[in-house]
Amino acid sequence: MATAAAPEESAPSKCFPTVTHVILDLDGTLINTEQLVDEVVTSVLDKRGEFTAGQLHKAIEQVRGMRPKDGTKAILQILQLDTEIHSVDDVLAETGELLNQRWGEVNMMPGAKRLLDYLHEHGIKTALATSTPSDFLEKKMESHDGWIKKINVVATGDEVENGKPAPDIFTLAMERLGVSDAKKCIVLEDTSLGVQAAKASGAFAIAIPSIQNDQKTYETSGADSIIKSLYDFQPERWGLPGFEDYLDVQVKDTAGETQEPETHQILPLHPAINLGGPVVKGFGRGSKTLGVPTANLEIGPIKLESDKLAPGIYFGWAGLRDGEGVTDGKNSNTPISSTYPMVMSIGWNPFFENSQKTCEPWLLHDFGDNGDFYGRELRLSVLGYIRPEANFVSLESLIERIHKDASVAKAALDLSQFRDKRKDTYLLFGET
Ligand code: ADP
Ligand code: RBF
Ligand code: MG
Repeated sequence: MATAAAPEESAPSKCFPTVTHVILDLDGTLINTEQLVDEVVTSVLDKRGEFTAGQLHKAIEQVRGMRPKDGTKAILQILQLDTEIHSVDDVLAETGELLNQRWGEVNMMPGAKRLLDYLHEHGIKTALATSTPSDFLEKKMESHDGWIKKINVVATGDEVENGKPAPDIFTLAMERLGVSDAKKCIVLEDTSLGVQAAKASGAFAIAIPSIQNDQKTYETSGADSIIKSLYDFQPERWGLPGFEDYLDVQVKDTAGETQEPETHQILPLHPAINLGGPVVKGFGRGSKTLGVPTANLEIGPIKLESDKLAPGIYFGWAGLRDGEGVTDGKNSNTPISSTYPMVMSIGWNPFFENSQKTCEPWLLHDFGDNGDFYGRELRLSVLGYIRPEANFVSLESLIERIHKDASVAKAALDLSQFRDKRKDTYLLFGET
């Protein structure tokens, strides 16, 4: 039987060594602080000069991964602000105060909890190496239910002479882990400065880019591997035990080249993520270009929930509230809702280089003449992850892959643990 690989770690280097210890960055790798930091830093800088949103965004992105003080200093320099008037300490104090009021808004990154549980359960010695100074770290972690205590050692930005991209923080983390050979450590990092620091310390580095479509920068930083999200980390490639929560589903080859079923691995989500809202217009190319209609949801109102999902392809059930006048025939005032299997893409559609994130489910049902549901309420229960978003050499290969995703979704939804979730009251708009 042919076996399709689980979500793949992409090159640069395909030949991975054996490691024993894991070192984790915090911001942007384990917790989703980047957007909050952007918002706050932007508001503090905005009143200090005439900047475009683009200028500010670019400046903030250039300092990602640095310690707060180093980052602030660098930003003021990039923006050519007079530090006699706008001192680093003033700007830092103002951002710090605003951020300290809002750390409670920050969620964990998709897959972070799973990774930490895995490391803990397997007794894999783990360090946190963060640019955050220790007093800041305490406030940042207040609303997180103590998971940091499960990490063996912590190294903070205030404890080292030089911040990332210098190797100091990783060297300190290794010392505390009691590792003398840096080649026994794998670092997980979202910033290119962090990857540079990890490589300079002698460790191996996996990049999980926080910046969209910037593969080149991470390759230049020396990343040994670049993955799309923590869901795609494959520890067995690094000589560590594998994750045990994948489920196998059998799928017949849709291209018809072989009659043998393929095994695909899917990752159940705990908890399932519910997303809902009216169906809106997308790019108008789902049906036209791909022959795959996708009922787009507006991303703004579902931001908080959708950010709990890494960009990628997922399966689940969809509930569609029927339009006006469509009733269940028993009580003419009661609109009926139906549920359907669905496969969806959430992210930036690299093949089309979208600059906006989209959430697009394809309902695996032929609606025939009733297939226009713009404006109607759609609810999704997202149950599992299939694969990362990818780029394709041709439109045909993207289409073929989407059809394979649909087969994987149907097979997964047929598993007993997902089959019954179709009757979820959320999907039925509270009707049972
Ligand atoms: P858009 O770019 O506006 O999303 P698409 O070409 O992707 O347009 O088509 C999506 C629309 O097609 C949906 O909003 C819905 O009205 C309709 N549709 C018909 N059948 C389906 C289906 N099985 N799954 C999703 N949408 C469907
Ligand atoms: N777009 C990509 O660029 N890369 C993908 O890997 C990808 N996978 C998809 C998988 C599924 C199940 C669906 C429904 C869509 C996927 N798309 C992907 C999105 C596709 O580009 C998008 O639906 C169309 O561009 C319509 O907006
Ligand atoms: Mg669409």
